[in-house]
Amino acid sequence: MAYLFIGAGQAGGALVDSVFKYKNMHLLAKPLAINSTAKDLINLKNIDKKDWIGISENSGLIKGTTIGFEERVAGGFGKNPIKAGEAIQSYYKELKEILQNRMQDGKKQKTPFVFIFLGLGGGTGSGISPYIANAIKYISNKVKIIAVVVLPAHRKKNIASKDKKDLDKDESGDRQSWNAFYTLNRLKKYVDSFILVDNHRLAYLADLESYFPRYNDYIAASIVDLVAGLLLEKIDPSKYNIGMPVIDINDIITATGFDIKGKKVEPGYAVLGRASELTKSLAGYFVPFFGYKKLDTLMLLQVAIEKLSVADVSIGACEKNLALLRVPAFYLKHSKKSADLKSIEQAMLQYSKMNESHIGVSLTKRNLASLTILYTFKFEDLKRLRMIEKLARDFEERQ
Ligand SMILES: Nc1nc2c(ncn2[C@@H]2O[C@H](COP(=O)(O)OP(=O)(O)OP(=O)(O)O)[C@@H](O)[C@H]2O)c(=O)[nH]1
Ligand SMILES: [Mg+2]
Repeated sequence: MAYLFIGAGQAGGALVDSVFKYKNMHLLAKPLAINSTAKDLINLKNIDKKDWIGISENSGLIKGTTIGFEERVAGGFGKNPIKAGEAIQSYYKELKEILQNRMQDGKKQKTPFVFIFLGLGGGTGSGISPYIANAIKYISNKVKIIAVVVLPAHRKKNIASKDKKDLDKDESGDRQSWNAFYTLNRLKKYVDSFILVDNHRLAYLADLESYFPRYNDYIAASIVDLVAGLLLEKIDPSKYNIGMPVIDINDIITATGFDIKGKKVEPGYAVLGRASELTKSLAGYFVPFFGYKKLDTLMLLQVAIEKLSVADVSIGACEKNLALLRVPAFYLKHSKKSADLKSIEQAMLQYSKMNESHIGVSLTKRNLASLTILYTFKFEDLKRLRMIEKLARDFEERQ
């Protein structure tokens, strides 16, 4: 059983590349990077050529191993998702074949979950992702799709500008908001949930692009913890003889979407947070009897909330949520210092309008405790999404 992690466009590819820094991810998932700019694909460190697909307006979809790939895949769609959408639409049959191949093992369709990563503000990722998601559901409507989407940052000085030329140049701005709103609306027909990554979190930094690699690594670590923690360290929990509540990918789907009797009604918009702490003081590494520290799980939760992947979230409006604590087995076996799951559960339930919190524990062999959380909202309950909608509508009016 392999999951498929698709990176569409530059941001999408870079995020999937960060996920596959964890070498054992290959045991669970296959990567696929699709882009209109070969240069972005060449920059990927952990996704091999055989897992690249180039799109070119004139020559269609091109495999990364094709001779002359670099010259043929050089166009880009310059922040225009409509143009990128038109291009992929004319090669839709080929796209379906490529995805079908990736999702098959022998003759059978084997991929139960697909993650699509993309930056919403650009052209390529935004334009092609709805077609990718549509094709996946066409191949099998049982496949669940989580879209991990990057919201564009806004810079106040640009938003305030009255000059139309400035607004078009505005790297944050209204054009990108328009792209984002347009793409969210198209994607929501096909995907089961959204996980939001907000570049506005970095907007106060002078050169925010230089922080992308670190930000991507933070998002990747959170997602990897959620979907693959035990597997990555090859831990078999039955060896530890401890009962623990487990969270699997089905819980993640349930916690991030809204459905009635298993039928999707609409995707949820989830924000992500993660905090970690060393479980031994420095001395503990050298002196055996120093042992493990007591773990303050509520403090971890507090820090994870401060680091949520979207700016300006009011957690009180959260519909449902999920928390995964990952700790060395010690914290589950020793009653005196055992991890305080009850408090986490109470705190999480307090922030769920639907009274639905999924709480799980996972193990690590490292001396590290981490807490990863997801809070799921309706579109209208996230201020940042409302702001993007408004900027998109204003932009449209000015056109
Ligand atoms: N968090 C994060 N954001 C990124 C990264 N790369 C680009 N972005 C942002 O993602 C959005 C979309 O940009 P790209 O991914 O470059 O666009 P694209 O899909 O390649 O589409 P084109 O416009 O055709 O190049 C913009 O708001 C970028 O600022 C990245 O590595 N991490
Ligand atoms: Mg690009």
